[in-house]
Amino acid sequence: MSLRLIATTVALIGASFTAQASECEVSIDASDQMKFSTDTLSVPASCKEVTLTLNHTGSMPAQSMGHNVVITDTASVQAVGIDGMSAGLDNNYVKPGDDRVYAFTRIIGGGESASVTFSTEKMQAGGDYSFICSFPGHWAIMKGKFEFK
Ligand SMILES: [Cu+2]
Repeated sequence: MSLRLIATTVALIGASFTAQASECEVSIDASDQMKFSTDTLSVPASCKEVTLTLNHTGSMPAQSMGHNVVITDTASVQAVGIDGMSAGLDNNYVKPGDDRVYAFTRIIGGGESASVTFSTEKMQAGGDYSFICSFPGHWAIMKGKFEFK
């Protein structure tokens, strides 16, 4: 068992004692294999704020195997992915001011973590949301459902 895994396990056990706020915190891992650890992230629609943490468990640098998490409407996945490509690494592969994007973490490389806390004000309970990695070429594979219900 790796130290990281032990730390995560301890954190999870700790979180179960603090009921409400922890329901609004989600985390996901991404690897050098261009994969997310889950295809569903879920928070209750009662969360006014959500904290999302991404851990890159690989070792490759951000320039070649960078990952982020971008939350958008499922219908906008392709458009956000394509626009993100042109936005470049300096913009974390997210078009600046993209109003189709509810939240995103910065692009990180292996061994790094990134968190974002965002307001769910613009989201509707039961809406059709997805998360993607907007690194060029990744969004077609690295995606899943973001449940807000
Ligand atoms: Cu990626």
